[in-house]
Amino acid sequence: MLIRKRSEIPSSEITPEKTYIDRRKFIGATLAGVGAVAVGRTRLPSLLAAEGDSGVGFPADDELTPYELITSYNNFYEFGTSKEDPARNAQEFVTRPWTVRVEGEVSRPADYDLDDLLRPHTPEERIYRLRCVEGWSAVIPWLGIPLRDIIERLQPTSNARFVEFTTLLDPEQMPGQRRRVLNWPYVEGLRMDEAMHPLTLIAVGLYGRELPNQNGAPLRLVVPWKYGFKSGKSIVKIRFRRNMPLTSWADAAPREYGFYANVNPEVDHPRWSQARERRLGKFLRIRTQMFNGYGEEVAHLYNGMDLRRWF
Ligand SMILES: Nc1nc2c(c(=O)[nH]1)N[C@H]1C(S)=C(S)[C@@H](COP(=O)(O)O)O[C@H]1N2
Ligand SMILES: [Mo]
Repeated sequence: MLIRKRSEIPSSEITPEKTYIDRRKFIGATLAGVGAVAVGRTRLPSLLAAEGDSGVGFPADDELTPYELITSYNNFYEFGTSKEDPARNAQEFVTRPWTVRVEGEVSRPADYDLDDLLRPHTPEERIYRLRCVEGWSAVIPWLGIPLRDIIERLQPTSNARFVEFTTLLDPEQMPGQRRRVLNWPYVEGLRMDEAMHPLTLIAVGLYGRELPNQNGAPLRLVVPWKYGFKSGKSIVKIRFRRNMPLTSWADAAPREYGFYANVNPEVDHPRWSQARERRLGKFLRIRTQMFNGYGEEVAHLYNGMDLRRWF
């Protein structure tokens, strides 16, 4: 991997987000050598363009959510259903070696070692909002690879209309899987055009360092215009399909969670409003934006679709 494991980083190098932001400018000047976690190998232009303008997906008026909150308030039911459980229960989770099976309607199906799957690509920084269906949100500097770049190498066939992502099934390591809270393993999916959209990422890090286990190490989906549950974590299988996959949350509660799960303040969850959200670490609630604020980039994907029906 391009990024050092968190456990290999001396605690003196673990910086709070203010230092991180200053360091981003500094990195722009030097590019090399700083104690910054292998960031010399991340692609910097997008990162630098983000300063002061609103580049792709960069909410210039949004403050980054502190690292400590992003990594201590999580949804990852494989490690427990309360927000503190994943940070506590995922510490020993083994994410190397890691194999991703690619199968279905694809020209290059295989079991790929993670490093082989990712090697030709360089993670780049993308600052995206994440909006959970439960009403909280965060602003996160991800390190990721556009899913599109990976898919292009795998060469799906013309029959592939959907992509399904499956999380590891391992009750030994994932204590949450010993209870049937969900139909394990966790499954998520996208329509092919959503998967190929340039905003869609496979994230391998955040805040310039390797993805913490509780955030979905070693690789997870990030689809910024959809509710957080579309971001399947710790992925072991990518299946290209003709038909729409049955995703875990739609399977568990079909009236509450649809396949699309686009952030939409006008379509409420049956049990609560989706009009507002609370940023982690902030007190006041703010208005939720259509497509989580990414409408200009993605609204065209849903032209002519009734978003109340296809929620
Ligand atoms: N495998 C798996 N992936 C998952 C979940 C989960 O329970 N299991 N929870 C989802 C939900 S509901 C959200 S909001 C995001 C949370 O990501 P974060 O903990 O990194 O903020 O992960 C998503 N991915
Ligand atoms: Mo969520």
